Amino acid sequence: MTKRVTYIFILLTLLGWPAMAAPGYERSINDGWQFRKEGSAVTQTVSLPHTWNAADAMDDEPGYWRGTAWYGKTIPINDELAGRKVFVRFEGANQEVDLYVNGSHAGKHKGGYTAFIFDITGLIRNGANDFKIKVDNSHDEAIPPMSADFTFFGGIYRDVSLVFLPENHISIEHYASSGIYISTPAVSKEEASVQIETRLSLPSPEKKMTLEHAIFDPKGRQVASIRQNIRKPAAEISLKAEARISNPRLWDVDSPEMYSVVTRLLGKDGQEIDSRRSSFGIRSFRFDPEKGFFLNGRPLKLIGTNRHQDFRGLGNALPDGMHLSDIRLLKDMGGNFLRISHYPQDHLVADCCDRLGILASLEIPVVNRIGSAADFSRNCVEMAREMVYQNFNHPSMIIWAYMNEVLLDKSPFKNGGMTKEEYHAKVRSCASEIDAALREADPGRPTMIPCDADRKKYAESGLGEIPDILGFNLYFGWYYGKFASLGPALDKLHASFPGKALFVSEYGADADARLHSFEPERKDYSCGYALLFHQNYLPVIIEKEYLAGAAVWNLNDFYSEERGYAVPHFNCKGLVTSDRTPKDSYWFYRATLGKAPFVRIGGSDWKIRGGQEKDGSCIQPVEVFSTAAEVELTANGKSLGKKAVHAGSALFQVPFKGGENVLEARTADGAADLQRVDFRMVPEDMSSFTEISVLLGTRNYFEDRTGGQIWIPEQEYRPGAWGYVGGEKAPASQAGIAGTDLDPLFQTQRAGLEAFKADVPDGKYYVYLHFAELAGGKALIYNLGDDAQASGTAGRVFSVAINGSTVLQDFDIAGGYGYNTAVAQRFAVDINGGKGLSVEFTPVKGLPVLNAIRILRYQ
Ligand code: GCB
Ligand code: CA
Repeated sequence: MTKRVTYIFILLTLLGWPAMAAPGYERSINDGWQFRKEGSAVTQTVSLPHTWNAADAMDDEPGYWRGTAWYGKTIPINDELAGRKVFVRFEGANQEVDLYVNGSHAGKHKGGYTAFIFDITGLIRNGANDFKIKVDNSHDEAIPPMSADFTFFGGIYRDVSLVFLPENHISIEHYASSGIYISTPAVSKEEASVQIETRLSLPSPEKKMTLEHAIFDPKGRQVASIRQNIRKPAAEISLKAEARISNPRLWDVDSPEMYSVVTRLLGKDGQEIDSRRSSFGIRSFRFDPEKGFFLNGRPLKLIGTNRHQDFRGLGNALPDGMHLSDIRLLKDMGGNFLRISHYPQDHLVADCCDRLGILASLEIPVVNRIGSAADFSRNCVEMAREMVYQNFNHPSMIIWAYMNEVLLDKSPFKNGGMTKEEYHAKVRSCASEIDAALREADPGRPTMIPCDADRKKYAESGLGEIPDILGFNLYFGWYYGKFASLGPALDKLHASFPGKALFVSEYGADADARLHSFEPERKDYSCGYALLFHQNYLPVIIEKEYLAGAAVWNLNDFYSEERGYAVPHFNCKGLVTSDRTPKDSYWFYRATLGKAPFVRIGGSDWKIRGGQEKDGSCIQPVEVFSTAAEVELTANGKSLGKKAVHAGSALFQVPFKGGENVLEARTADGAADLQRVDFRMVPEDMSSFTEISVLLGTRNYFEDRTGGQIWIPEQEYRPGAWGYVGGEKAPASQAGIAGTDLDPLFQTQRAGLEAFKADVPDGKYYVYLHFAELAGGKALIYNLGDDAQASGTAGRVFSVAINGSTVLQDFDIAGGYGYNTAVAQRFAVDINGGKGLSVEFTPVKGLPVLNAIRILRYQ
């Protein structure tokens, strides 16, 4: 750079961005808001993105605050103003917003997931401006969603900006879109047609204005330009243009090539009035009801995940980078599809799908049922238009969806004063309106309704006829049925809806990342069971040719305030946890779908294992995930040999020793992984015993990461060892447990046991007994199965003695503490005379129970 250029650059910088920029510019106004809930005197300074439910969405109190709150601040607006239009742009706020500027109402917006703008040009003045924003997340029968399995966090949870535009400008007023709509209706290897529709706001039109588009290829070379004379300027006009591009570079999942267009509005002397840059991709796609999905003429099975927009501790108020890193997680896993569920998300999500090569669907948040208010449908249609116009140019976007499992909630006709047929007719009419609005706004993309497994309702109600694609959310082997039912169920769906493309819009199983099992069972919430679930589903999804694809429910564990087990207030069907730590199911997909050489030792975040020593070690299975054909595992320097990889993994039996173990996996193509495991051994020779922690009524291992402990599954007592005497495994609780974050310690139990014995050596001990009176959780409509639920035994009374001395007399858990409440008691015990430890249970009324026990020798 020459001196002179540097000097000019600095000068422009000092004058500020607007002087240097093209005519329009945008700056965030996220910082320094005074926040208060209506009716409260407490004011807090907050920065956006912000939600007021980050804490109460995960505490033990049922529910979270829904109501009206205010954000206020003073914003200086100075020279930026001169001759410009000024807008406030909200990227999203849940769910109803009223903006007041200098005391005047600037606008109102309904709906928590789409962007919106308010024109505040006439309300602001040079200098300090007072902004007050009212946000309401109360239930509203007119604004979807009505009910859903996720938390409706209130607040301004996405960015807010001021947008300054010249008087005459490329419109952002049309549904808060970019005003430029690009489509590629005809695409071949040889040529593509690119259609560009531009909306202009020309409140004070000049004569002889022109519009210019310059199209650039993915390398940044200009490949086309279009010039249009604006013949009849008016306050709002729309102009269409078309360009042909020969030998286009096609956007594809492995080569997400992006073109761009720079659109310029020019005055009569050719001076630039406004300009905007847009990105687009050139690709063709189609859904075939018999042959599945095609991208650029080539069949492609869509495989990926759904995603919710929250993160542990933050609620839904995420910084930009977190949206991007989620999409990278999906790409790294080998996914080529994202169902952006159940609502439009931060625009960076779709932007990132464009750049990384992930196809996507987007939907409006109509979930479980429709609202009873008269303007419900109208609000849905508005949202549908916002969704389409705001996301029109993304090549990643291939489906517009609406109405997730909308016939699931039967309350409208069970207690809503209408018949099932009447309600179904209302839903059908709402669906038809939404579908028509989507097709009108965008004739180029198909529509989809994601249904639950009960296909008959969707046929009977006529709903199944309306969209192009039917999605089905299938949970065989989780809520109901068996894995093996999946294939036949798909065939039946295919036969029942001829002419409709079919997609598995959800499938998944909950897994608490802290729970592991080597004998996984349905609904045990172990990572092992979720892995089995995915291992069973994927081959069927791939095998069915007519099936366009499938999306795992879910990429991430996400907030669902009403949920209990296993991680209360979260739905834990994520392939990664709510703070994005991968579970084994994630590694399974990565090994199966990924292409780069890859190996990962399963249980990658299971740091503390434990078990019973036998002949000098404890042998436990370890699954190793890899893209290679063969993998070698070494434990503590000794090779356990090479094993063939089947469907992404190989299973090794690893002899763990007490203390630190080092596992190393290697493949011939150079992939390697190392895992350190802290193994807590229960010695075969009980004379060196120091501690043990046991869960009753389950085959699960539970890693207490805060306490640095491993809880191992129960076993039956035999002399010289430890375990329960008598009793039976009782039904597990589906509810969360109050008073603990270690819910799995309390959610299973053994009932009717006589004793828990451990032949420990003489010494001073603490014995910790864990109890909870388990009662069925709140009946959630997603629990479609009819699993046995712990029913809670009122009046259960028993006594507990340790080595003959009573320590709990007439103990009544529910009476003393209530249901689903953690009770943990510590007893100090001296063990003398080689008697070992015996905890004895005597029934008084009903069966005695024990949920977990820990025995710790401290002297
Ligand atoms: C569904 C819903 C989704 C739930 C999921 C589940 O079918 O569409 O919102 O979160 O099941 O985990 O139950
Ligand atoms: Ca709560």
